[in-house]
Amino acid sequence: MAKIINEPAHTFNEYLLIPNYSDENNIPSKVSLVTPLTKFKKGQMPKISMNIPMVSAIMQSVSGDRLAIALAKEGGVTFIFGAQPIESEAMMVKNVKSYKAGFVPSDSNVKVTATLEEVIALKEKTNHSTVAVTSDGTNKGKLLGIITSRDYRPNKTNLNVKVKDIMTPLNKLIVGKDGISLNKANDLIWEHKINQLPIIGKKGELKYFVFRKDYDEHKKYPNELLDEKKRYVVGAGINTRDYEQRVPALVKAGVDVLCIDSSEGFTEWQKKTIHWVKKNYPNIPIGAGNVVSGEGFRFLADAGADFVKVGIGGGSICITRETKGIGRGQATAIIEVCKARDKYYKEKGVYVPICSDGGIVLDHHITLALAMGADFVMLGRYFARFDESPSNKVNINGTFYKEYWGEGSARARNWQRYDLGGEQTLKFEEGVDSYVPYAGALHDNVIMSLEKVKSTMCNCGALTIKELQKNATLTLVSSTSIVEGGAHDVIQKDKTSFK
Ligand code: MZP
Repeated sequence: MAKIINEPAHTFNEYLLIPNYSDENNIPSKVSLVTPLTKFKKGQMPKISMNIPMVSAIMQSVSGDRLAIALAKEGGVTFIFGAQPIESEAMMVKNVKSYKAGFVPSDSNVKVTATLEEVIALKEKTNHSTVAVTSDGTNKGKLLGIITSRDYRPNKTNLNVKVKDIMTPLNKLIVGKDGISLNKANDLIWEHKINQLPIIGKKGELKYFVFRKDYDEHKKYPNELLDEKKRYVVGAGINTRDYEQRVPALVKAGVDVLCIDSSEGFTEWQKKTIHWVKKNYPNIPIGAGNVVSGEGFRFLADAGADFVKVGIGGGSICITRETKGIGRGQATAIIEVCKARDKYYKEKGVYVPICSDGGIVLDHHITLALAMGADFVMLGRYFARFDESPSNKVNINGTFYKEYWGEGSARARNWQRYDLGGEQTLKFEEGVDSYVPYAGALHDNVIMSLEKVKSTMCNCGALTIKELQKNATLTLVSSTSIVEGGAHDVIQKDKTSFK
């Protein structure tokens, strides 16, 4: 007879934290959110730690290079989506690793033959005020000039006029040579009272811009996550089919950490993939998953996984539970897997970090996941809402949304994530295509979410994630007390709520 677990599997909304005693030291400014990303032996340090317990989901609509840079600035790690050609994934990794704070590759470029109308349309699309004019209209072409709003009068200059007739040409520009330090570049900007300094290479090709407005930017990011060469840390998703080709390209591009992207990780394919990476690239950590049971965890830990991802069917865009009838309430899954992780640590002296993946809706779900034993959380819907995610921003009836689609949707066509051998195709959908409310810049949102996490940790008497995991008291709540937890029995004036 099948094994039947009669206890229901619970999710985050069914739990609350009961405050512990807080002494005068328990203030949010003293909380550290540093957390291990990769496994370590008792008494040793992990190869990679993060400064905040957040990583971004391995999804086409979430984790591109722009989000990776923005999240590394905050102290977390992005896993670049793997459902794309090897070359383009490697290029994204390379873009993150070669990103130099303060040196910005130009996103708005035209040829001299473009019209003012085209320039204005481009500026509206990219929101940038400086457009580079290059020999081939790309950000790597020879720099011929720039166009800013100082070069034309809106509503006065003829829209059909050509760029070459209104741009500020190269011979009238102050430029920096590639290799210039950020300090020197800023000196030139101040000396010449300019707003932007193009940086050009030996053959006159455009490399970057340095902008006056970015002068103080680095002070905004005290938690940025850097490797030993002061480059941003970045991860990448891989699958269990083409890893022999994909992993070498990602490693060459400079990837710091890999993660197998799969809806179900308790499989022979994951074990083979981990073994291959460990044999060929012993210095590159690799995470695996997803599992929802202690047995699944132990299988992946024994196979050599550097962290294990937990969660099946809880993602906001996921319909796996409806389609296939597999999964487990996310809170119960985390609690059960963390028990197995702690047992493993006691037995083997190896601590394997746990990532809670999917189903985080409210900010306090992050704190709950950590209190239940997770070391960090993976978020899809959360990051998809920001400027830096790769998906389209659309206006529907006056409100802005961003597109967000599951990797198991027909739109994503990521059959490798659901691969069970056999035909290389997605036979049925396990995810949906959707919109999420647009929420602005990643920085502002992450800061606010983590303020809430720190505040709750202080209520629980914890200044570190380890202390929270050790000392937190969690209680299951009844369905009526969930109603009591929101505003109730009043007529709210403004339904806009801050979550
Ligand atoms: P969420 O943060 O949007 O709730 O969930 C994101 C997670 O959902 C991803 O990290 C991944 O594990 C999972 N996911 C991605 N696509 C699908 C799908 O199409 C999915 N079913 O379940």
